[in-house]
This record gives sequence, C-alpha cells and structure tokens, in this order.
Amino acid sequence: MIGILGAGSLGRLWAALLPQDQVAFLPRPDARPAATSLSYTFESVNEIRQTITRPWLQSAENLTLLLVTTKAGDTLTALQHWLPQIPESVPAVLFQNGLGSQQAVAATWPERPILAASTTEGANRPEPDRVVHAGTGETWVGALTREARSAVSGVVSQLGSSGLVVHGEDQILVRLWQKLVVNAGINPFTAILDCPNGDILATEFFLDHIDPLCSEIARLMAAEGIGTPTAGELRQRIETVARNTARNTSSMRGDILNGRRTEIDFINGYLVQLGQRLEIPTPVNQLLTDKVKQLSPH
Ligand code: NAD
Ligand code: KPL
Repeated sequence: MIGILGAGSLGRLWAALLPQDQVAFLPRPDARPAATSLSYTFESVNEIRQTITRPWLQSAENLTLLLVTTKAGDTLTALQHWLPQIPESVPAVLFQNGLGSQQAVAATWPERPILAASTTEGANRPEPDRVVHAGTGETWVGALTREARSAVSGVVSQLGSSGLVVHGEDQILVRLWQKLVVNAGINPFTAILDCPNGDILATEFFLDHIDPLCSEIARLMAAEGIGTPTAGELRQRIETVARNTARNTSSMRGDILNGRRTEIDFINGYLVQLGQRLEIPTPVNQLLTDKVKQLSPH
C-alpha cells in the first residue's frame, strides 16, 4: 500500500493517478477524519472529470511506500507523528519545493530510506473538493540517505504506474537547486507585486533586483559545489520560466491570496540562512524574505 501524507493538491493528484487499490491517505493527527475515505472531483489535463475515492489509513503497518506531500514547513512535524509507526525499511519520498526541509528530515532519520522528488507536474485545488491537474511535467526521484540508494529504482517504477513521467536522479540536490533558483527568482516577486508570473518581467522592482539576486545565488551555488552557473545564466533560466508560465499564479502568490503560510523560509529564506553559514552576503534574498513575511499572516 502506498501512503500519502498531505491530502492537498499534489497528494490528491498522485492518489488519483496511482493504481486505485494501492493508495490511501494518512490523516493529520490533529484532525482524525469522520469518514473512512476521502472523495473529490479530479479534473485531468484533458479536462475529463471523475470522482476519486481513496481510504484514510487507520494504521501504517502495511505501507510499502510513503509519499510526503505536505508543505515544507509542515513536513518535519507530520513525519514526527507518523514515521515511528512505519516500518524502518519503508521508503519515504519528500515532494517539497525549496530546500531545508529535506535536509532536516534526512538528518533526523539518517538510518531510513529517505528520498526527495522534484516535480514539474502542476496541480491546484480551486475548491476544497475539486483538484485540477493543470499541467503535465516530469518527476525526478533520488536518494537523500545512504539507505535510500537501493530503493530509487523500485520507487521510480511504483510512481511510474501512475502514467506520469518519472526518472531516477543521481544528483537530486542539484535538481532541487535548479528548481529553487526558479522559485527564488519568480515566487517572491509575484507575491510582492501581486501579479501573474509573466508580469514581473517588466516591473522596476524586478529589474532593479534580479541581477544582484542572481549574483548572490551563483556565489552560494559555487560555494556549495552545486555548479558554477553565471548570474546571467540564472537570470535567463528564471525569465524563460516566467515567460513560459506567464499567466500562472505562483504558489507563493496563491498562498498569500488565500491567507496561508508561504514557503519563503525554504526558498529565499533558505538562501539567507545558507549565506550566513557560508559568510556570503545575501541582502536581496533578505529583502525579498522580509517583504513576503510582511504580507503573510503567519
Ligand atoms: P497543499 O497545501 O495543497 O497540501 C498540503 C496538505 O498537507 C494540506 O492538505 C494540509 O492539510 C496537509 N497537512 C499539513 N500538515 C499536515 C500534517 N501534520 N499531517 C498531515 N497532513 C498535513 O500543498 P500542495 O500544493 O499539495 O504542495 C505540497 C508540496 O509540494 C509543497 O512543498 C509544494 O511546494 C510542492 N509542490 C507542489 C506542486 C503542485 O503543483 N501543487 C508542484 C511541485 C511541488
Ligand atoms: O513552481 C512554481 C511555483 O509557482 O511555485 C513556478 C515555476 C514559479 C510556476 O508557477
């Protein structure tokens, strides 16, 4: 049985697409569900609607795989409740954006098979009981702990049974960094300016800050041994994604608009923390983090 911890947009996407009799949701400890299963409408990328019903698991004993689809800030707490009840050999795949939460989980349970996934699938939940697969993408999965190395190919084939494109990735940290760069260069600008992704590109605020932001990130990447992209290359990557997703509301803008906590601490906030550890100044990441925090109620 594949357990899904985090019954939000991404968790429900995987639950809808993985083989029906092999998936169940793990409930939040603070909100034991009244019903035995969770039902919702799922809208595929081809706009085909179907009703999905998957059970809430009462016990984690029979799990063979755990997909963790909570937000970055909830992940450690969610796992602290569930992992002690799950056999130590069960692989756990972390789907969070940004960085910091993955390392915290791997450092807390170094003896467990902990993997990270980076996905460009897009799912959202315009209403509580409706999940939309807004865009197809690809998913890369790689080991964070030593114990996870031998689990990667099995996890890739289990996730691939969803019909989504899933690859094994030897350099999962590099892959997570590549996504982090894009999120750090788009998400806070869209949240602060309250606009879709593409609209940031012509604003004075973006044009004033993007080059120094990319220089900070390039220095951090080089110091971390992640690669040696130039600031110009990073800017190009950010602007390409902003253009390709021009009408999208970023996840961070969506969080602010819906009064939810953002993942800023795991995106630009992570870069600030890393800069402090490496003694690399990160004033633009700090400014963006502070401004997003001022907008967030949490
Ligand atoms: P979401 O807010 O829709 O879902 C998170 C779910 O976790 C919520 O249902 C929440 O109730 C649940 N949760 C919170 N604390 C919990 C706990 N202690 N125990 C159990 N459940 C708990 O978020 P999402 O959009 O599904 O994103 C999840 C993660 O995946 C984020 O880190 C996001 O950046 C990443 N991601 C999302 C997408 C996407 O398309 N939605 C794509 C790539 C990456
Ligand atoms: O991943 C994204 C997000 O919104 O978090 C981008 C790539 C910016 C697309 O909206």
